[in-house]
Amino acid sequence: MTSSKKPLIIFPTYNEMENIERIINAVLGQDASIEVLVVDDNSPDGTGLIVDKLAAANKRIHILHREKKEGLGRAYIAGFKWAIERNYDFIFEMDADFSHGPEYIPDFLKAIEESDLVIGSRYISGVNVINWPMSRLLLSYFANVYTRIITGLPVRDATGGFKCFRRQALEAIPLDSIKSNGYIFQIEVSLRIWKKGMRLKEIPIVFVDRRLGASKMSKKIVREAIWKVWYLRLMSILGRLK
Ligand SMILES: Nc1nc2c(ncn2[C@@H]2O[C@H](COP(=O)(O)OP(=O)(O)O)[C@@H](O)[C@H]2O)c(=O)[nH]1
Ligand SMILES: [Mg+2]
Repeated sequence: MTSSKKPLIIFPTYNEMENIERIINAVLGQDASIEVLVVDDNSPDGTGLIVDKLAAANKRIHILHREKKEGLGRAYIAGFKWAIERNYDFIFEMDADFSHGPEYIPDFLKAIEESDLVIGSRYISGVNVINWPMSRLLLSYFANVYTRIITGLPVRDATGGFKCFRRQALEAIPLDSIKSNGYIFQIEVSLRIWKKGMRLKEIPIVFVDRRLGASKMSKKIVREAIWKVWYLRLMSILGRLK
């Protein structure tokens, strides 16, 4: 990519000591224009300290320290605001655990030229998930069918977290009123952008379960998603998502 557009990859982190340095380097290697922001919730394993050192040595690496673990949604909202203030053009959500392959970033950068939100999708053609237990795969797959039916959001993978936003798409939605976390956070942000009449595009990715570190997925995140899709539907009917 040779344009002067500024892409920023945001990694929310909580205890990603084994992954963080390698994933940052892999991402920066995709294109010379790319910068990285790590939003760390004071990880007890010292992820934030590792990134402090990397950031001191490389201007393309940034860190936002937050006091305590408040969930993925809160971390992303803080990261989005940071990115908007600094005028990044293309703002990515990406997991730090290698579930989202850095090699897809060029595909996102190409697709975002003609969209406002590009979503990396595990379910465009069949199921592209590696190493998840069947129970988790079924949960994810049917959660997506359920979400599509209830909210109308026209995407196959509404709960995935590998995304690229045009800055204007994030500027168009009220970030401060998004209180959700986890899966429902992913659904709510995409739904709000779609309701604005903006252009959504899904591109295929293969999702690989983490090999190092532990998942922070919890039953609470699943329960929140199940009842809150109805809440989003209600808000949508009342015209409150615009
Ligand atoms: N800052 C922050 N990052 C989080 C939090 N929960 C999860 N993450 C990060 O979000 C990404 C996805 O979380 P992960 O546990 O892998 O979820 P899973 O892939 O659904 O099992 C990883 O980079 C985590 O470190 C949180 O509360 N705060
Ligand atoms: Mg993960």
